[in-house]
Amino acid sequence: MNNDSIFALSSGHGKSGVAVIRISGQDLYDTFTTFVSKTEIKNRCAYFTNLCDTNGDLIDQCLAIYFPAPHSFTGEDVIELHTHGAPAVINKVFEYLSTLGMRMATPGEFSRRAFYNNKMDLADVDGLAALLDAQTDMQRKHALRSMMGFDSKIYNAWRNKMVEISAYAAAILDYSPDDLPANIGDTVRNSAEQLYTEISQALSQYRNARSIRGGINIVLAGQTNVGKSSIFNYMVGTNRAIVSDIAGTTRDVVSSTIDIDGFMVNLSDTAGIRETDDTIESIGIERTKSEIENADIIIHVYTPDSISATNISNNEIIVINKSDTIETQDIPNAIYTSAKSGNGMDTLMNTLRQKIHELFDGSESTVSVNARTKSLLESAQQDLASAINAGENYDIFAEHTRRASDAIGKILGTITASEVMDMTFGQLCLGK
Ligand SMILES: Nc1nc2c(ncn2[C@@H]2O[C@H](COP(=O)(O)OP(=O)(O)O)[C@@H](O)[C@H]2O)c(=O)[nH]1
Ligand SMILES: [Mg+2]
Repeated sequence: MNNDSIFALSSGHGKSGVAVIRISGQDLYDTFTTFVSKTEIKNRCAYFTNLCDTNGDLIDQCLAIYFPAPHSFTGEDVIELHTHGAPAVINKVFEYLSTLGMRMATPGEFSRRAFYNNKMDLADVDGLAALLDAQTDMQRKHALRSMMGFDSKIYNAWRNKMVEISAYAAAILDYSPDDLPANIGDTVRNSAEQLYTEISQALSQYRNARSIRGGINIVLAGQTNVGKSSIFNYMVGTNRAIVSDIAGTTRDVVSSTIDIDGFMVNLSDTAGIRETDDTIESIGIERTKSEIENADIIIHVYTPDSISATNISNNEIIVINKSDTIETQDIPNAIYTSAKSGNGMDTLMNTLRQKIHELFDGSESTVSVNARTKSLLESAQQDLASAINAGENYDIFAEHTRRASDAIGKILGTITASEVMDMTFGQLCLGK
């Protein structure tokens, strides 16, 4: 790993009041004293200074803070410059830092250094990446938990247990039972089963974790002309989808992102499903079908005269729209709405809210599984299954539990393959 001095803009791009430029490297004390024109400085204190280039020309008035190693984000010496946010200022500072022999950081390089200096493990880095992407409150909460080491704690506990039972299994082969704890065979097998259950639980939450990270997919489905597009527009709060009494108006899937109780929701309006000779509408109907397959929740829209007896599945909400055209609302478990008058729309929103909580609450009780960690958890799960199946074959048990512990080690980055590292840090932007 290089340990030359690197710099990057850590705040957002574009015009802003203040820009934060971060520098990381070794022995930045002297550099800092030139920035603030002082011989003696206090750590982690903000200095107001006239930052000048090598010719003594003023670049900007800014704040400068020195974080000596190892108490910094990267674990190296870090300097933060809080300058005015103008692109011209930022460019000038970059130019100046380059003349001092520093270079622009590559994306994720700060976090990479933090990782090598044991400031973060890969599960924490995943959390940081998710936090930087967070748009809703629930995404923020989940990501923050991972970033602050909640996931790592669980992974470390699993890994330690696996190493321990692998070692005991190996010991059963080498030592006489008198030298080992009583019933050690049963103890290690029970532990393997317990680990298997916990990992399976985490994996079963993968879909939920993905939905929280990428948005919960909710689809409006039903026959043509029942009012799907009208309801969609009502929920989204704009006239995104075209509403008309001509059947087959909506031919493509129209989607919009909304925030419901901090959950990010991708709401999709679809083409009504019907027999049609229209090629484009047929494509739309095919897309509708795949959209429904991928949906976390389906809002099935009917009209009073088109409702037929249905079995409601757990992820489905039945809506009878155009309730303004009838007198009695007598179908239980259905929500009567009128996209025209707005009647019942709040009931629909509340039901949706409840459904989201019902399906997604509690997914924060286990580790947050992403695409990278999923395959490693699956291989740990398989090895644990093989260990459990090994019965009294303790050499096989020891080998598989050791492999399972390696898989978890890869999640944390304790055991690394370079592609894993590149993938993890590559998801971060410049300046992190
Ligand atoms: N009376 C009445 N008409 C509605 C209601 N919702 C939609 N419509 C009308 O029904 C027709 C079809 O609506 P649209 O939203 O395009 O249905 P979609 O084909 O399911 O997307 C339009 O003429 C709408 O104005 C409603 O609640 N009451
Ligand atoms: Mg429509």
